[in-house]
Amino acid sequence: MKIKHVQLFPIATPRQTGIANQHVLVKIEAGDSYVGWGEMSDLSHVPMYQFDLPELERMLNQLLGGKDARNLAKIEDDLIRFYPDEGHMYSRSGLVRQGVDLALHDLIGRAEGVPVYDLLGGKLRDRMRVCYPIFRMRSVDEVAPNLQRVADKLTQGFDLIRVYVGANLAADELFLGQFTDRFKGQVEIKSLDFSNLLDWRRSAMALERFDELCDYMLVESGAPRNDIEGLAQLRRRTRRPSSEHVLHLHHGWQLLSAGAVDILNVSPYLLGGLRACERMIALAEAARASVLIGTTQELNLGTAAVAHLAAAARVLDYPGDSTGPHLYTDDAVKNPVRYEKSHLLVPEAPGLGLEVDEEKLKTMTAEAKWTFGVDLAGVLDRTAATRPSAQQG
Ligand code: GAE
Ligand code: MG
Ligand code: MG
Repeated sequence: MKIKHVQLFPIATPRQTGIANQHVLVKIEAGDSYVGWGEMSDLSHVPMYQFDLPELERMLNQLLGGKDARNLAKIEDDLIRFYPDEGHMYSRSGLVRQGVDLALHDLIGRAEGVPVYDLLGGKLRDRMRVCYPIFRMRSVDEVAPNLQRVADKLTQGFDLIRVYVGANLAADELFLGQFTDRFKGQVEIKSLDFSNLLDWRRSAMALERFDELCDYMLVESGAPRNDIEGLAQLRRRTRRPSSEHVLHLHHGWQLLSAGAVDILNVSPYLLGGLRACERMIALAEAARASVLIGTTQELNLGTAAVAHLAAAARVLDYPGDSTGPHLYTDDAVKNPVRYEKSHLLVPEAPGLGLEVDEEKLKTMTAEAKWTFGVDLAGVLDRTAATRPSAQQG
């Protein structure tokens, strides 16, 4: 089953929350007629540089052409050498490896007529509870629309949210207090995500206030990026467990051996695919730590891969974050992943379990516009330039 052709298809998809994100779908053809589809998810993060897609496509064809598509170990090893870990949350190397890894798992699953979770050894669960994101508020005027968003999502079955905090504590406190008054008993908060904005002491002081206003399961990214000691300090002072996005295998070991987290936030977009995530989950198991599957808010293909990873994960004791298909207003698949009551269902069809609409994909690729702009707060928080705090300067 030798790889014959790798094609990259950039698409831009608006979110219901008003920003647009660019992704790259990956098509790999092998043998006589085998095809697999993957995804490099959400390129619209800092640092503000983008792939030279024709060059990347040429490179991947040189690197993968003629290789046995079934030899995931060898292909992953090559990709790790050509696209090594970059040590930050929006590693483009991780995305390249994610796109190829997902496409090869899809291709092999389709060739064998089995869902990807079968290639991971079988499933321990057929769904994973997930939470809907309430993006960061930088003005108290952003509280009411977000409370309405919680109510709207509750009508669609989402009874779990996560809240990005730390930029405007007055807005955070107003939201969390009113959330409790209005939704206690109907909707839970999975995490308060500081996105590495504050030093650990200011995070701890904010949490003292938040603890009076609401209940929540865990705290994420409560210290500056790479401040492992700061995370450990915060962890020693908070009642609830803490999580952090794991950048690579050694980073996972560093976090655990420093006692910096209770939970590893594991994601195929960041670690570079399903195999790397499985190694990270094994590390967590070895340390008797917990795991949650995080997100960059993938499209349907990337979200389906998360569902298969969740199905096979030996350690998975917190809800995940993958709700991209409920955020994006467009995609290029014929049959999206399914959610039931805040749970992402594991697809059962061969491969990742979805069918790409190639005609639609061609149109979306032709129309893909890049919309980065210079609204840094909006890019960091994933919020629209029309938000009140952007108007208030
Ligand atoms: O920090 C997080 O857990 C968020 O999911 C973060 O990754 C988001 O910015 C996400 C998105 O695009 O919404 O990448
Ligand atoms: Mg996070
Ligand atoms: Mg993202």
